[in-house]
Amino acid sequence: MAKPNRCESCNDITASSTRDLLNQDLAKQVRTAYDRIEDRGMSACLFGSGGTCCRNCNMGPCQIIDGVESMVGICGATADTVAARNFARTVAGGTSAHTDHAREMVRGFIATAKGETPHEIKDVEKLHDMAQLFGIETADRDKNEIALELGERALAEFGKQDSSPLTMLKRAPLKQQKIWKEQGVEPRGIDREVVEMMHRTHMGVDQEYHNITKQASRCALADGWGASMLSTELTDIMFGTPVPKRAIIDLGVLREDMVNVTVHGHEPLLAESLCLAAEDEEILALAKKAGAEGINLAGVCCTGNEILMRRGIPVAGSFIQQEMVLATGAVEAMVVDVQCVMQSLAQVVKGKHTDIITTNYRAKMPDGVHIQFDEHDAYASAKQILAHAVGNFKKRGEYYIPKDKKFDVVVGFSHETINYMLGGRFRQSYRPLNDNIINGRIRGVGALVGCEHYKYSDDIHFEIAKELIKNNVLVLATGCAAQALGRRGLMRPEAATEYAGDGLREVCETVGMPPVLHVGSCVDNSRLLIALTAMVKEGGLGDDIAELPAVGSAPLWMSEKAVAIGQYFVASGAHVIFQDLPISGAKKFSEYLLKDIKEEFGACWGVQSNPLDIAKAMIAAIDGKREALGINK
Ligand code: MSK
Repeated sequence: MAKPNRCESCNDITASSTRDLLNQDLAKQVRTAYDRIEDRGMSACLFGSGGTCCRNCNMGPCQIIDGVESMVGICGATADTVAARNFARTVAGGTSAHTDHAREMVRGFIATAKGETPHEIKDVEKLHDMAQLFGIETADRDKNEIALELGERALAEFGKQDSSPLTMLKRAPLKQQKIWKEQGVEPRGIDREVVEMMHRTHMGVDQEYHNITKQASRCALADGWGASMLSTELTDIMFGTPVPKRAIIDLGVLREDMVNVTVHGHEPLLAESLCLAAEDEEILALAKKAGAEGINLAGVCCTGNEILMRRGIPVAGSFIQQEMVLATGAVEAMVVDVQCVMQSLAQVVKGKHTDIITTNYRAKMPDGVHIQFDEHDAYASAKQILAHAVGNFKKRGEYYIPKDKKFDVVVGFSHETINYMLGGRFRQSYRPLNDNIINGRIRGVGALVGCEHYKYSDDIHFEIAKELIKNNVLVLATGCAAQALGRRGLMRPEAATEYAGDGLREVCETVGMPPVLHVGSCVDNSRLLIALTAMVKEGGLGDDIAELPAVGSAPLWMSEKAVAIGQYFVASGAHVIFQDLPISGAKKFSEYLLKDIKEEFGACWGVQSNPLDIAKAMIAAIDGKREALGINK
């Protein structure tokens, strides 16, 4: 098991920032996930890892062994049924997280349209595009009036009870829509698909693994083409669609002379308010009075990605670095909302001046300080949080900031930006990208998404991306994977010259873009769906997403959300490769997900344990599509 903080020999930059910090005396007393993994002293349960432990009723828990008659569930459930149910519940868990996030963003959007927040409707062009999609009249109407109607229509998508499909499915290629209809997986109401998934996996309901997976696809599609897409688009309208900007990331972005406030979690409503309040004269005067130069806001995880993409605010750390950010002793407050926040954070700051400030009634933490964020009084909430952080500045004790550990990145590649950059100033379309794929300069598109994992080396994202771009595959990245790649220097335009194959290098150098594009946070994987759809619609690369030379991977996934994302990509026709999946204990179900589901959606899952094998499998999948399109010369 690789242990980046203990590795003395590798040159991994990420490992070096983590290792540098953890080798300091002040951080040595901190117990991190690396220690907890080592201290557990036991390997993972084989039934859990293989997907065949059933805890869905109280007759068990039942550990199932595939093919052994005496080892089915007490109710008679087989390994395939149990693994399918567990997989489906993981998809439902991930979808619920994106759904609850999206609902909060829509509520914030409505409050903004009513003038009840410090924010405003920024991207009017996108507002009109979305309004058109929902059939909302735009002529001679004020932007806030349109936004209010759009917000209310968007909110209705969550609780929709009739059986018509979600509105945004209309954005998909026509062939894709037809496939969903034929397969009976068009999502109806976003919440409904999660509820139905939980019901169908309750004891004694759906016993047939194909049928369970069908609902898992419908549920996942409600995430990708419903919740996540609504969240991304309405957030863009409200806070601005990302455009390329330079920024810096890693632990060295923390400042000695400023009040360091890190924002961690997912929903950017609070983070955006903090960005505004960090420039408030009253807050700045408070900071000065405390002896600080001002407020240094820095992101962690996907909240970090949201404000990085839109405002160029630095990112202090990704998921795997959240404990390290605090172990510096230089953070006055870590402000958290929902998802991917470790309970250990409050223990890491024990004895330090740092407060973990929880801000959402849905997510409290023992030993955290709770300051409820009120979206209707967002500015006041943000000021209250910052004033609290300022109050800690004078109490800062011993600290260590690895100052040389900060790396340049160019971020902000929304699908509109990719369209603009690759389409050229006068011709905004994906056609030039398609042409470059057809002429072979770009072999295809590879998405690297999702989390990081303490059990594996920090280097894995980098190794995969390096192999892809060397082979002329343009890489689009989201989530913590994107941050890991940024820390390794792949999000600089110069990386094309240093690492890319001849064709990709030529394209990147011509337009001045990096070979790895930061596309956003976890919910922004919906941008990838739109980009893939745009490629189909430009022509020349087939009639649906399944025909495109495009493939995705979340090699270091840890969150349920990553599985929901994987399933909505597969159900949308994009091949997806993970490092592992908890399905290996069920032979028929595994075969179905890893092969046979392709007959329904044109794509399936893949599993490869070695990073280089993941890259090779991605390239092979791309080449297979090129061959089928007749462009693999
Ligand atoms: S934050 S879900 S660790 S990508 Fe979106 Fe990162 Fe994975 Fe959380």
